[in-house]
Amino acid sequence: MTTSFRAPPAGPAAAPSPRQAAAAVSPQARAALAWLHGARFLTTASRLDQLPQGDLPEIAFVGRSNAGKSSAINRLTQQRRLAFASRTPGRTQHINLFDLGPREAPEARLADLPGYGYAAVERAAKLRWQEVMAQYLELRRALHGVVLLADARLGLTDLDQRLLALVAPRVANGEVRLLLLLTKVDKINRSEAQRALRDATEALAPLGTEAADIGVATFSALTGQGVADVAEALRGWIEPPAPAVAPPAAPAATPAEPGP
Ligand SMILES: Nc1nc2c(ncn2[C@@H]2O[C@H](COP(=O)(O)OP(=O)(O)OP(=O)(O)O)[C@@H](O)[C@H]2O)c(=O)[nH]1
Ligand SMILES: [Mg+2]
Repeated sequence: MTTSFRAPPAGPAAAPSPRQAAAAVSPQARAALAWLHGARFLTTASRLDQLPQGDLPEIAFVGRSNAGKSSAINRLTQQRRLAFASRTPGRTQHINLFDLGPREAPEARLADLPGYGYAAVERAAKLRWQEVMAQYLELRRALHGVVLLADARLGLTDLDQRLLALVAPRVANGEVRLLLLLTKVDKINRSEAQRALRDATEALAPLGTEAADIGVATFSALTGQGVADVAEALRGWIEPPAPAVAPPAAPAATPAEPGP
């Protein structure tokens, strides 16, 4: 089983200083962050048929309203206002797409999806969105990975479980990768964060299969905790790291020439 659940973050819960954070970032993570930094707005859609066609792999950010999807996209791309984040829940009301990779040859897309579960949304609008989300998760051919965001203080709610059920068959057969981000981890202490990771790992265990690629990580758009790891994971979904090349076999020892 390739299910890879991330270990709880090491070190104190307090945010590292920017200098410490930069020093701790591996070359792979740095490259992944540079790749994400190149993200730019492509288009916005309120129906599936308005989305671009084609096979460019899409990474969708989904989760309850206010979970921190737009903030996570901004933090991961190191752009303050790429995705619209707001204190007002239900802010993102369309699917917003962002291109990644060279301008002349984009390699992938990020999709910021509207949140669910915001009580004040009118019932008809809610039902319409449920339908769009369900179709997107079940049918969108380009969907390559799902980043499900959940407030670390709440964990996975019934609505998150319903969303997971929609995409579970595609996760199980390896067609769609899944990363659960426990967000706003700056608001809880280290042992609470570890408990949240444990609970989430348990909740996702039934989705694990031989082919599935499932991860869980804690994340904070405020402090940057988890950003480098998540960037690396997303980059790896699109361009898996090259397998370590085995060093060339040492030449067989040639018997020493017999001396004259
Ligand atoms: N402390 C803290 N606040 C956060 C974090 N991430 C997001 N927030 C705040 O949570 C609120 C909602 O964030 P958004 O990124 O707009 O959430 P969203 O999931 O995109 O919400 P919708 O578009 O309504 O679905 C904002 O006030 C953010 O500033 C975080 O990591 N830490
Ligand atoms: Mg949003």
